[in-house]
Amino acid sequence: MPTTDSRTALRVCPLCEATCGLTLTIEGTRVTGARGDRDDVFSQGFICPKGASFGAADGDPDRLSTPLVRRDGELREATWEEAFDAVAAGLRPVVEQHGPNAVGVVLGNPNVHTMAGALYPPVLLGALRTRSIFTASTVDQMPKHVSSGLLYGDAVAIPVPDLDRTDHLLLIGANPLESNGSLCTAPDFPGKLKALKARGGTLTVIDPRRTRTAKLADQHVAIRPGTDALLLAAMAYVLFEEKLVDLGDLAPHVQDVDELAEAVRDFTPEAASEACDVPADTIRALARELAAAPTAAVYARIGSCTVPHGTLASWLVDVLNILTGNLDRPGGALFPLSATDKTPRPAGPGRGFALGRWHSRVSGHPEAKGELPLSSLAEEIDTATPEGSPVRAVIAVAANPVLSAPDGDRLDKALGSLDFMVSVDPYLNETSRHAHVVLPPPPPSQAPHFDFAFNAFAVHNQVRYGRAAIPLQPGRMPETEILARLTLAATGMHGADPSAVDDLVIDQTLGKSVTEAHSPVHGRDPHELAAALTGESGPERRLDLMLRLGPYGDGFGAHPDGLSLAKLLAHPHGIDLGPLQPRLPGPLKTRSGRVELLPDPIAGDLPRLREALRERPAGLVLIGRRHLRSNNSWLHNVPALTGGTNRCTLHIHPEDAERLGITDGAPVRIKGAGGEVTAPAEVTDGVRSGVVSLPHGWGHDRPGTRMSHAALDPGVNVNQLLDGSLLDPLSGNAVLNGVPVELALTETTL
Ligand SMILES: Nc1nc2c(c(=O)[nH]1)N[C@H]1C(S)=C(S)[C@@H](COP(=O)(O)OP(=O)(O)OC[C@H]3O[C@@H](n4cnc5c(=O)[nH]c(N)nc54)[C@H](O)[C@@H]3O)O[C@H]1N2
Ligand SMILES: Nc1nc2c(c(=O)[nH]1)N[C@H]1C(S)=C(S)[C@@H](COP(=O)(O)OP(=O)(O)OC[C@H]3O[C@@H](n4cnc5c(=O)[nH]c(N)nc54)[C@H](O)[C@@H]3O)O[C@H]1N2
Ligand code: SF4
Ligand SMILES: [Mo]
Repeated sequence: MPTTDSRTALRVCPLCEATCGLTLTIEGTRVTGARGDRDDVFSQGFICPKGASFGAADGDPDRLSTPLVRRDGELREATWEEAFDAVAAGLRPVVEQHGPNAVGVVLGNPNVHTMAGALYPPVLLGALRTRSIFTASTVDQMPKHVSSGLLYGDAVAIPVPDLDRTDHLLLIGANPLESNGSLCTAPDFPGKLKALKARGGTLTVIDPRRTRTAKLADQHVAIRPGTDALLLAAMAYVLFEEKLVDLGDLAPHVQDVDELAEAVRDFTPEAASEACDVPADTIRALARELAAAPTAAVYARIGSCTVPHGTLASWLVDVLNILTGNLDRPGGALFPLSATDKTPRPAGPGRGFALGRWHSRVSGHPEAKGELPLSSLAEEIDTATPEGSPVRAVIAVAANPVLSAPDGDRLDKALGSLDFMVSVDPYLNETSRHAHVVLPPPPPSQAPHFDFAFNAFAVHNQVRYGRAAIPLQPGRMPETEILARLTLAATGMHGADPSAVDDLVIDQTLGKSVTEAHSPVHGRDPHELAAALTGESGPERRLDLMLRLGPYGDGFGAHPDGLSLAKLLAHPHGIDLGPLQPRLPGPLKTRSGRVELLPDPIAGDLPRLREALRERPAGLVLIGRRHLRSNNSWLHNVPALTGGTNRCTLHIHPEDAERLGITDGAPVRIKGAGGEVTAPAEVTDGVRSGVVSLPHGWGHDRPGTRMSHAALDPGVNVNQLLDGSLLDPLSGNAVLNGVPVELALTETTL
């Protein structure tokens, strides 16, 4: 029960991509409750069990409260000054002796959930000039960035399904009833799917598991893992064969339609059927339904990205939206316009998107979007080559690759061999235990929040900002300041005032904007504009700058009713910016100025997909899954979010279990190319035969960590079954689904 001295405060939930507005109950400096904010312009009161446990996650006693510095081999509590001294002393000699590429920067998923993660890593990377950049994107959505880069010339121009208005949703390799959606920010995704059905629309789900989302669907296609690109190519084939292609208003903006028809000629439904284990008639019907629906959207996530043909599958998703005229129209898939997007420039040819501008040192993987595959981090540390230096120091921000990337054991050893490592992380976990310095951010209740990343993928344009719900507690440092100071320490400016980082960005941005003809501040004095910025901190001033220069901004007076920080602060539940609008050709930055439907790298990868028409797995293949009360590797320490069905078990179909003599609950040894793990079997027909499923983010049994609740039921690290060699070649994305495994009962080999 809230006591009399309790108060409430608003906070957008940072625990998944749905970005629900929460009303927190606060007693003293503790969050004691969380409910959905009914007045939130976007989420309108929706909340899930994770959001409801915000207080428990925020107040977890295992969160680190002071920096840790390694002395005599042991991590000990230290002051912030000592910690940054140690960072500068650890990083600078590596840069000076071995060059910037000897410093690896590893950025994990929570960076897209924090203001600090949006505002400072770009500055750090720009100043450090290392090419050793590894992020969670290459165990996640990099194929989508590459396909958008190639199609539209902009790796972050990712169309999202218009959930509120579509008549037909083809949902592939995603389970939003558990994940709450991804690259499609939609509070109450489940409710939106139910509303789609209630208004007479249809939902088709393609997933090897009969997920909660699949159960809601009108049709569920239990495809064989890793074969979505084949199925989608066959759908494109059907659209051409049956003359169902109709680009509608898109036609003037799209090139290479005939070349595409030629390129998919071998992918007949009959040819794809056996590899996908989906009847040819079903594939034809899927294509016809898509073409027949008044409006439709194809949407695909993890299950289509983290596979050998991830980029082709991601590309084909957009190809189908384009061929049916559903790209960039209401009810189809549209490009959101976020409040902090750059001011749209006039349409016309752009610089295009290049892949493989450089390659990784050891295996020669091409860069994608400036990144190297996270799967190659271990070898970049532990393998010497005649040219170039191995990675000798690592800066890890909000990353736990020991659990989230392939072959955690090898990475674990590699991280342990570094000259220096710094982790910005609230926990001492499987990865940060190797750091020489750990810099803990404050809990989210003590941090301001703005969704720089997710507003750009939201199904409705809107904007919200909240200052910290609880004042920063003594001894804490805002994560924005931690990253600003880290940037200074890493780049030879240790000790400078961290606000210098913000001032630099503001000066550079304004200096450029005033020279741009399409900018609302063209020709004005940058100093005068900088002086007009408001905000109580550097990051707030930067937010004000981005809002005012953005597509809805006040343009520093050019549009007096437009957005600014002050205006946003006056609307604590957010500002509705309206439904998604058609925007083409605006977002296109290709060299042709058009949608390039069959880019060369894609055409060059199609022969590999043709080969896949003949591939059949010899044995069982492994896929992943998510649980509503989980979030990757770091929420297993919150008691309210663990237990029940949220367990690290191996889902196996009854037929496979019977054939192998596996009974429910029996410990099963699972062997993959990278190693083996043992997990209890959970016999269920929720997964199709020939496929087994283990969730990721588990394996909390390593020494030297401080996640006491997670360690009680540690589970196993599914990524230990991978050796890191399986990648989607165009994007460098790890193959995490459809991986061959062998099973054995713990005593006998089957
Ligand atoms: N087999 C398999 N593997 C997968 C996946 C899969 O589906 N199957 N999914 C992949 C996907 S989609 C992703 S995104 C990656 C995620 O991979 P990672 O980003 O490496 O892992 P996370 O578990 O999200 O946690 C990252 C770290 O951030 C810390 N953290 C939490 N909040 C904050 C904060 O506010 N600030 C800072 N500085 N740190 C914070 C946590 O303590 C944790 O150490 O995993 C991938 N791995
Ligand atoms: N509760 C919870 N929510 C989360 C997260 C979490 O860990 N827990 N993580 C967050 C993150 S970082 C991300 S990226 C998103 C991911 O969001 P989603 O993509 O919705 O994630 P999953 O729930 O893993 O759904 C992937 C689905 O793909 C299926 N699948 C596996 N292989 C294949 C295949 O080859 N083909 C097809 N068609 N399907 C396949 C799996 O069975 C699974 O149901 O979720 C976010 N939200
Ligand atoms: S759906 Fe996501 S954003 Fe919304 S309350 Fe749950 S975890 Fe938080
Ligand atoms: Mo992710």
